[in-house]
Amino acid sequence: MKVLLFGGFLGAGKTSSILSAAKFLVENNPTAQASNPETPSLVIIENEVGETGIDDKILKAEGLMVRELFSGCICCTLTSELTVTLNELYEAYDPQWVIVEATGMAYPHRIAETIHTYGKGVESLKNIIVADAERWEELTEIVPGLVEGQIAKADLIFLNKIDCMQPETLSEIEKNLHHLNPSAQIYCVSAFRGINSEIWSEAVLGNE
Ligand SMILES: Nc1nc2c(ncn2[C@@H]2O[C@H](COP(=O)(O)OP(=O)(O)O)[C@@H](O)[C@H]2O)c(=O)[nH]1
Ligand SMILES: [Mg+2]
Repeated sequence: MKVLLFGGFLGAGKTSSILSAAKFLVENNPTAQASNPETPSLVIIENEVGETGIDDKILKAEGLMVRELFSGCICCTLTSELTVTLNELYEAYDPQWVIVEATGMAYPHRIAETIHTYGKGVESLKNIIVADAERWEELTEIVPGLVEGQIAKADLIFLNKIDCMQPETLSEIEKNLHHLNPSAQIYCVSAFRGINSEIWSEAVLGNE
């Protein structure tokens, strides 16, 4: 199982990005479902009720399953529940991909540490932080510790909502992100308009 862990503040575009990632992974995985349509090749675990819903019905036919863990925050009390869920999924289906949407308040790198320590069958894990370009300035004033802390430990950063930004403002934010995390690859995206398959291919299939 390969795990993609999406974090970032509420409204940043995690669910919108996840839907795009799911579509890419399902379309680029023709063999997995063919043998057994009952076995999902991709499972999405949701830990946040947001504006954008994951429409299970649309993607189910294509080998996707959605699990919801809404009873708490997976960064603290529910990290163990997430690990249990991952281990159950591994034993029941061993899906090729698991996508986890963390709540906006979580520090996903802490969740990643728990999964690394206690998760079974996890071949790889990428911590993808979605940054809200439109609210970057505001959020770094209101909750600097949280949004900057999430960015600092990301493996990949999606600077989202570029469709409603001026290029100069975007490059300022990008510099800021790079300063906070010099090693993470930064992708400037619009989940609203669609994230292209070249980006997904490099971001999630790269370095394998
Ligand atoms: N303009 C714009 N809006 C976006 C973009 N991505 C997401 N949104 C909107 O932002 C809101 C929150 O998106 P959602 O994916 O639910 O964010 P989440 O809370 O991080 O899961 C929704 O109204 C989306 O339609 C984008 O690239 N551009
Ligand atoms: Mg969401």
